[in-house]
Formats: sequence, structure tokens, C-alpha cells
Amino acid sequence: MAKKQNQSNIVNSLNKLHVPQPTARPDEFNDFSNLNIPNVEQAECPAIDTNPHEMRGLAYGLIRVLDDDGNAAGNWNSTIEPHVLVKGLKDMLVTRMFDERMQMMHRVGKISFYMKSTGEEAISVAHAAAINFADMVFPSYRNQGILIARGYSLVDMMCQCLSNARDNCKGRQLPIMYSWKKGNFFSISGNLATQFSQAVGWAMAEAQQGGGRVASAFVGEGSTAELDFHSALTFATAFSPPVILNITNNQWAISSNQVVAGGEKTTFAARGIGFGLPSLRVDGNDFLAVYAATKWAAARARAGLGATVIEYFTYRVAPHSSSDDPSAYRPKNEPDFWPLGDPIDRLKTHLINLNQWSETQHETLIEDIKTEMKQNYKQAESYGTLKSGDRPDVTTMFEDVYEDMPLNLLRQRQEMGL
Ligand SMILES: Cc1ncc(C[n+]2csc(CCOP(=O)(O)OP(=O)(O)O)c2C)c(N)n1
Repeated sequence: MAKKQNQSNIVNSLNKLHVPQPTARPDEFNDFSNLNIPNVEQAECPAIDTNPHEMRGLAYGLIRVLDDDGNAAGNWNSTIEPHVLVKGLKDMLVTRMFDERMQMMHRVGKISFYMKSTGEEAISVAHAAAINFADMVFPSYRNQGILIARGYSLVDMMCQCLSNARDNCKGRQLPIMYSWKKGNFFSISGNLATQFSQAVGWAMAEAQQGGGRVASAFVGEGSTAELDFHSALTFATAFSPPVILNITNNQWAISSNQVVAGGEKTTFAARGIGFGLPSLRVDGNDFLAVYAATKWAAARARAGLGATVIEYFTYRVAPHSSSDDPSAYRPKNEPDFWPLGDPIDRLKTHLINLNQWSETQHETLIEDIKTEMKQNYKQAESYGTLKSGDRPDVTTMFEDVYEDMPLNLLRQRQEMGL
């Protein structure tokens, strides 16, 4: 009888599908006490030519440099010139305030869509500071901080969001899907994870031509479930191209918690281990840690040692996009409890500890950026908004795809009387 009972228990559990759940839903509480946050001393910093199998622990730990008091320590701590850190602080602030401004413009109907990167600014800005301008970035839609760190014109960014006559994408892309050829910033794609295979292919070509530049691609943790992610890693391991494969784990893929992409059982950095790739898991809200990990991966790529996978552990403070309401799927105050703090506050405290910054300088900088943002916006708006003013000419939709326009398009253009 007991044996029969056991057998039926096994059958029942075999028939039971495990549906992973986030730690808390809207009317529950999540203080992230389930997370294991190691101290800054814990992570080893291996030589760049270390066999990936010997450094597997780094995919399960967390590389941190800034401690809870804003002081830098540990094996990944290196000397960074204060002017690099001050520029980083400024770029992160500009990114955050640009996001605020554009979100406001969406509220009043002047742009059709927006995506903020609040809380994730250090990932883009420190990464951009640690690679060369000539290196080719294949960004996600939450890497506007890279454009800002590389000095792209805020007016041009705004014109793209406003879909106006000066939008360099001619209104063919969603707002925020920027493209900046001269800035080595590959066009953003709405199709998740395609940037990974494109970056690996680009890096393979670069290696073949002996160019010496590195490619760097970004996806969110949710996008690691896409097949492009896996085929990119296969080519990245087989051909050892100079590429950095970055995964921003901000805990949420729209309303799907990271557990749905497999984060309950292992880390996202650990995806690289099965491919034999060196894999780092980094505190994404720590400017110095992001900088150090990126430098390490870029040095490895430039030395001909191949690809590195980096997971940035962070939190998506803002809604997924202007079309999203996170109160439907996560506790309203969940962002307040993220244990790794705010990247801007942490770098600011660090600079103040170094006597390289002050509260007064910080306040002045914020006021200056506000003024600059207003002036830039006025200029961008003068070229048109979604509501008024000039738009890209409708005839341009037939251009830029084919060198010789095929007959069917010629006919369609004629039908429009153009
Ligand atoms: C191939 C594909 N599937 C689905 C979508 C719809 N979609 C857009 S963003 C998104 C969530 C992505 O989450 P994640 O990769 O974690 O990045 P995050 O938005 O958090 O930065 C989804 C499912 C899409 N754009 N492309």
C-alpha cells in the first residue's frame, strides 16, 4: 500500500509543471534579503590569459569595488584618474535628466514612446569610459548613456525621439532606437538579442582584417532566452573574436521577472561557462566595478584571447517603457529596497570621499544640466514634434534600401503620385 502511495506521489510530481515566481507580487513586500551580496574583497582578479575554467567562481560571485561607505577597495580596484570619474558622474546625471525630460515630452504627446534607463546609468557610462571610441558598440534600447558618454549631440537624440525633420532615422525607427555611424554606435534594433550575433560577426571580420578594434554588445537578461544569444555565444567561443558580450540583469523583462529567463537556478554570467568563455558577474550600480570589468574584457579581446561574457547585476527602477505600468506586477516600493543603491549617489559619495567633489558642485552641476537640457530641447522642438511642425518627407520612405529601386516600389511610388 505504502509502495503504491510513493509511486503515485512520484507520478504527481512528474506531472507538476514548475512555474517560477518572483519573490513578491504587488501587494506583497520584497526587501531582497534573499540575495547574497558579497563584500568588495571577495572576488579574485585573474590575469587576462587565465584559463576560463580556472576562474569560473567569478560567474557566481559579484565583482564590487565601491563599498557601502563609497570607498574603493578589493582586487578589482585600480587607479582611475579623478577627471574620468567626474566626467562619468556628469554623463550619468545628463543621462538621467535626459530621460526625465523625454518622459515628460511623452506625457504631453510630443513624442510617441520612451524608455528610461534609471538606475542603470553606470553600466552604459562606465563601459563607454573603459573602451575606445573606435570600438564598435551594438547597444540595447537602454544604453542611451553610451551615446551621451561618447559626446553625441543631445539635440540629435531629441530629434530622433521627436520623429521630426531632423531625425537621422527619418521617422522609420521607434523613438530611442538611435543610430550614430560616426560614433561607432550600431543602429539599435527592436528585435531582441540580434545585436549579439551581429557584434560577433563584426568582431570576426575585424579579427580577420587585423583591425584591432573591439565589438561590444548588450542584451537584457530576458533576451538571453532568445536563440540569437546562444548562436552568438557558439561563434564567440569557436572563433575567439574580440567581443564583449554584456548582459544587463535588471531583474525584469517587462512584467516577466528574471526567474522566467532561468535566473532562479543559476546566474546569467554562468551562461558563458558552458561555452568555455570567461564570465564575470558585476555589481552594475558600481561605476568602478563596471569600469574595471570592461577594461579587463577589452584587454583580453585586444590581446587576441577572445570573447568575455559580463553580467551586470542591477535593477530597473523605471517602468519598462512609457507603455508599461509596473504596479500591476511588482510591489510599488520594490525599487526603494534594491540593496546595491543608486549608481549616481555611490559615485558622488566616492568622489566626495576623495576630496574631488562637493555637495555644492553637485547642485551647481544639476542646475547647469537643467539649463542645457532646456536650451537643447527648445532647439530640437523648433524642427518639429509629433504634434506639429516638419516631418520627414513622405517620399523618403522609398529611399536608402535599394541602390536600384525594384519595379514594385517604383510602381507604389507612382501610385502615390510621387
Ligand atoms: C524577438 C523579440 N521578442 C519579443 C519582443 C518584445 N519585447 C520587447 S522588450 C522585451 C523585454 C526584454 O527584457 P530584457 O531583455 O530583460 O531587457 P530590458 O527591457 O529589461 O532592458 C520584450 C519581450 C521583441 N521586441 N523582440
